[in-house]
Amino acid sequence: MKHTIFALASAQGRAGVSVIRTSGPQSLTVGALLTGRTLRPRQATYAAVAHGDEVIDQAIVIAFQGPNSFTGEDSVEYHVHGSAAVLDRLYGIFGGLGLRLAEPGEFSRRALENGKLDLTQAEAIADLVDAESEAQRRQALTQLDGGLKRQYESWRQGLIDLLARIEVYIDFPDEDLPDSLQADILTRIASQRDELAAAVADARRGRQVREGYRIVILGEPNAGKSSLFNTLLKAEAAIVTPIAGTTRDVIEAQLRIGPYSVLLYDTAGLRETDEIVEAEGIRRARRKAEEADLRIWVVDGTCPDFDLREVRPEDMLVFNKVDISRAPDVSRETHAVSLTTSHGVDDLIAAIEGRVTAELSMRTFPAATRQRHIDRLTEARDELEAALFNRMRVPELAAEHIRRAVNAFDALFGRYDVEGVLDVVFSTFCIGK
Ligand SMILES: Nc1nc2c(ncn2[C@@H]2O[C@H](COP(=O)(O)OP(=O)(O)O)[C@@H](O)[C@H]2O)c(=O)[nH]1
Ligand SMILES: [Mg+2]
Repeated sequence: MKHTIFALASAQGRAGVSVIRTSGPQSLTVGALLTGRTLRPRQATYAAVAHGDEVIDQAIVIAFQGPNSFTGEDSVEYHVHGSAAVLDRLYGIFGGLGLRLAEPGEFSRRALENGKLDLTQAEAIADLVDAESEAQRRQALTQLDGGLKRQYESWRQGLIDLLARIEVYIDFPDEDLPDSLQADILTRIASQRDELAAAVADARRGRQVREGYRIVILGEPNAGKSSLFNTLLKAEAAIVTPIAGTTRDVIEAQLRIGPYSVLLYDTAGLRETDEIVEAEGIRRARRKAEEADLRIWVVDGTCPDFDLREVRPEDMLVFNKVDISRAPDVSRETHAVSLTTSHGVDDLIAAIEGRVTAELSMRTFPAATRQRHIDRLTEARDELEAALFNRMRVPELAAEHIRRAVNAFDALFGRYDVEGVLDVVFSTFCIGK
């Protein structure tokens, strides 16, 4: 028989109320034993929670009878006073009655096994619990609602439909094959491939919302990178000195732009150096630059011979120190500022905010948000590409590629390679989820 598990469902630490949840076959009998009452499903009961003669707390207790519960199993919630002493005692009693503490993600995993959730929704729960910005919350909620699942399901169905058409094609005696059938199948494969390709391209945006949009500040030593970092954060987070090479490691901070979460990185100035710590810092700066969603280059306006070769067209360019220099004449959009007098700073901030908002503003939710999804969608897209390759000259081969694309979707839902996928997904959950 399955173990009955328990865990704190609310946050750790002292609180007015804490919620402890049990799930599994013993839940209802243990609930009845501790409250001395028959618990009616989905009704809040105010009761003394006691074991033998020992009263532990006054609590609100709610029973859920499977399958009408989050996990699909019998489940009981105890809303007790949130003190360490109450929780400790209750945990001890549960343990004594043969219940065990849940593993990370075990509640959601049981919900998945009992068909209450699919894997994309279980991931959405983790995201919703972790959401800090408005956009993260909305994205997770759409996914929890099954938006992503419906989209994937319809793609998968489209592939199954294609497979059926190819089977018909294969079974047709050669002489009776209508020419249009082959053309029709090829058009359909191509259109599915295009949709998946668009989804993969769009997944970047989902990732940017979920993990935070990455802005990396780059430039030569002493240009004012750390000053810009501090200005954007409205805090003295990074050390600013006139000594070139002050910032030697990548410094990360989080900020909010409208509904979006942004990760801002200050980096070591890029220059030739023999100093090994600084050289490592520069290596890290370059690595960060490659992962950036937006790169902001800061140039010291007082140094006339700056090198713009590394600046890409999509990067932002900031000329700093206009208080003691003139804004230089270059043939691309620049933001002339003085980070000491704040000249031009408001316009710069507005430009950065405009850029982030334009890139992230949602045409439609949902977009795939996790690398796991992006990998599988890419795989399905590539299989369709391969299916198109021989133009149905060997239809069996095309069918095989499409079958593999279907497998990629099954893996997304956790229907295939189940254990492997589940271990990866649930290992990032915390206990009680
Ligand atoms: N005059 C002037 N000095 C600045 C300005 N911005 C930064 N600085 C100075 O330039 C030096 C280097 O700044 P810092 O932010 O540490 O540059 P980083 O090496 O690129 O991080 C410091 O002494 C700053 O006070 C500015 O707009 N005008
Ligand atoms: Mg610095």
